[in-house]
Amino acid sequence: MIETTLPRKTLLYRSNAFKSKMLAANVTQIIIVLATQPSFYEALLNRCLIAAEAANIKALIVLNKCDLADNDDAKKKLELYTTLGYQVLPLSAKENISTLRPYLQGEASILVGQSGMGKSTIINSLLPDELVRTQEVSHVLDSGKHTTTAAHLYHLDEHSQLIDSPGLQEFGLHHLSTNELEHAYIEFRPFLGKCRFNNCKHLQEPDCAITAAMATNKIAPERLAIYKMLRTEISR
Ligand SMILES: Nc1nc2c(ncn2[C@@H]2O[C@H](COP(=O)(O)OP(=O)(O)OP(=O)(O)O)[C@@H](O)[C@H]2O)c(=O)[nH]1
Ligand SMILES: [Mg+2]
Ligand SMILES: [Zn+2]
Repeated sequence: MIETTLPRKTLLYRSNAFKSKMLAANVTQIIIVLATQPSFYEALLNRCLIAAEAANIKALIVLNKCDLADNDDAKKKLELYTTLGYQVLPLSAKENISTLRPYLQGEASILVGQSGMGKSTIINSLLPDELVRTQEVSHVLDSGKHTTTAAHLYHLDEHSQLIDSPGLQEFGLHHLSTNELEHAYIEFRPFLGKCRFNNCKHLQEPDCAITAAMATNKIAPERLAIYKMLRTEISR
């Protein structure tokens, strides 16, 4: 019997037009796990970052499987996020997990990302006794096989917890207001409120401070493109 529920400090969730899905409550950190193979979707990375900002949870980007050759493209794509101020950690969960450990200390973290990026492998490397199921990715489909089917919390030590979660295919952000969306773009913040129109949507209005910032390379075109897509999506 549930007698009381304590207030949540944070709540990470995703939603589409029909339903919302809670991912985790009271986490202090979201670890977005990407890999050199299968290829990762940059739009999904951005959606995770925006969800983290909107929920006031810090984000860490991990590029896993750096032991594989051909990781230059992935590393290059992630330079933008380093410039924005996000921590990007190259990793090989199979070969050496020690560089991740300091980031987990004292945090309640959740591993999120597409299937096959190596989230469960990270758990196994940190906690060898757990034997979490992992599975080869499909090279034909360039994707993982959705091996993990439910979220599971692991205790790393007295003060540190880590949640493994099922691979994400989509990350809807319907629950965000347009104001929350704008502010979730950390690089937009200095320019917000400086457009000609108070209710500027930063889509194609004249004298838009965000568009102007892109023209002077202060906002990356790929980030603004995803913003426009999300803005249209949440206003529907
Ligand atoms: N070469 C290499 N392979 C890795 C590494 N980490 C994970 N893998 C492999 O990637 C495949 C997928 O790993 P999983 O841990 O099952 O991936 P997941 O993110 O948990 O996938 P879902 O549970 O489906 O969301 C497995 O075959 C792992 O052995 C790594 O650092 N290097
Ligand atoms: Mg898994
Ligand atoms: Zn504007």
